[in-house]
Amino acid sequence: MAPAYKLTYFDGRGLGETSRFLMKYGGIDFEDCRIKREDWPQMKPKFPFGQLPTLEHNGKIVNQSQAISRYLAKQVKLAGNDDWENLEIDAIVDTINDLRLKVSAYFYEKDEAKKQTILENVNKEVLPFYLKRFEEIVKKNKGHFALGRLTWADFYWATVSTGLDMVTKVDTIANYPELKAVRDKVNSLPAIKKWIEQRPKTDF
Ligand SMILES: N[C@@H](CCC(=O)N[C@@H](CS)C(=O)NCC(=O)O)C(=O)O
Repeated sequence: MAPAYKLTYFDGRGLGETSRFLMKYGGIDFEDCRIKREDWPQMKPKFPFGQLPTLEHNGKIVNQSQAISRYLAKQVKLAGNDDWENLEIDAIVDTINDLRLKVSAYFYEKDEAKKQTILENVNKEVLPFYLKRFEEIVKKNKGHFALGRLTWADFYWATVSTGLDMVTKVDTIANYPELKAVRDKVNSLPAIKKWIEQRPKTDF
């Protein structure tokens, strides 16, 4: 029987990886559909907003990586137990995403001079601003991003922080032991460790 879920993304980790982690963690069987860049132009119009990732289930398709991860987190019991707990998780996930977007601006900039200006700002201002605060939050939450326990915010951090290192080409959390410990904790969960070993080796 075909898996009940199909996650479609490019052949990379990017915005698809948190959802893949969540399904692996929860033992949800899914089709890991990876679209090649060269096939994308003709496929783009077939997707709801012409972007990836999407999740398909029961004949329906949805876009938006964070909405998909939030749904999957509920399925695998890594969400909050009430609306307030979910708000706390969402708030920190959105803040991690703010940092991701600021660093992505460097990645996507084509003009070399502008790129260097963005990178300088990322290193001097953006990363210290966010990472210092995240480190304190994790310390207060007993080694987690929210609720003092493992939630999908930790999963989101594990995948996003790996991306930050890849884009900036430095170990962004070398001086943030709490942040490194959260990432290591997620990456060493048995199902995640296995997935990291088995997943396609990709550039991003
Ligand atoms: N807010 C959306 C952003 C999705 C997005 O930007 N997807 C990019 C890949 S990371 C994409 O589909 N790019 C190809 C395109 O726009 O044609 C999400 O989180 O899912």
